[in-house]
Amino acid sequence: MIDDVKVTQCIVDRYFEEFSDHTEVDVAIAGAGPAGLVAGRYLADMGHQVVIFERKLSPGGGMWGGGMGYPVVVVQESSVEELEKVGVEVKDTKDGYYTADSISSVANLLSSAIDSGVRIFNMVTVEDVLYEEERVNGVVINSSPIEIAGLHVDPITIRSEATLDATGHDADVCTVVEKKAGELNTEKGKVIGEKSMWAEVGEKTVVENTKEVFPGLWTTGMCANAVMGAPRMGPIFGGMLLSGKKAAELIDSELK
Ligand code: 48F
Repeated sequence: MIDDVKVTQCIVDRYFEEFSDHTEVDVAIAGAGPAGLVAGRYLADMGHQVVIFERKLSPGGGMWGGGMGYPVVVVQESSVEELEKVGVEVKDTKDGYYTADSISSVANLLSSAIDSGVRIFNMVTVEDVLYEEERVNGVVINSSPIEIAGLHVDPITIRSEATLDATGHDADVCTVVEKKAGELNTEKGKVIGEKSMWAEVGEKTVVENTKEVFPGLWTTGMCANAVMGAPRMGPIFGGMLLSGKKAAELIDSELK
């Protein structure tokens, strides 16, 4: 016999038990795109408690659709191992470019992050930060359906030792910090905004730009380039993976 109310109780009990375990964490990540997922996995493997809040129903960010909806992504030699180590089959075109199925890439990045202990809460939007003593000490979250409906409902707060903005082109967390908390560690003290497509430069700068941009707040992935005013790069993903790894290393050394 299946009791429908018991099914409800199972969901509610498990959800709130897990949510309750993640109200104070080592690292809170906004956005479950490739950069956030890689950063989360490395940090969890280093022994940190990591939570990712993802605005959409499906984590994975902009990687699902490859280029223009053709489900293939391109990576460079330097990042092939970041896909292979999580079980993605990578094909060598023999002229310096490597391809992977975009759906397999997202599926494996996701499952490896979860297997490492990262807890992903989907349909949750980071709308602000916890700002105390001139430092970002966590994220302020709301239900995405509430945000999308424009309902006037107050958000709730998660405390984190480190906060990582992995929201991609939006750079949502940095944007709110610049508006409400103070100057970012950029040339103009604010989010400069991404430049038009130039993969050769964008792929290099996305790793260079991965850094702590405000006390307690780091950037990774396309967000790092958007904040620093560097170019976008389209469906080549090596820089996203390497940026996620670098963010994890920077945060790990800070938390130590
Ligand atoms: O956009 P996204 O995939 O960022 P990424 O990891 O990778 C960028 C590439 O996909 C591509 C590119 C390079 O090839 O240019 O665009 O840097 O993933 C960002 C995730 O953050 C979520 C969003 O739904 C997406 O899944 N997100 C955005 N704003 C918020 C958010 C927010 N305020 N709160 C929570 N999640």
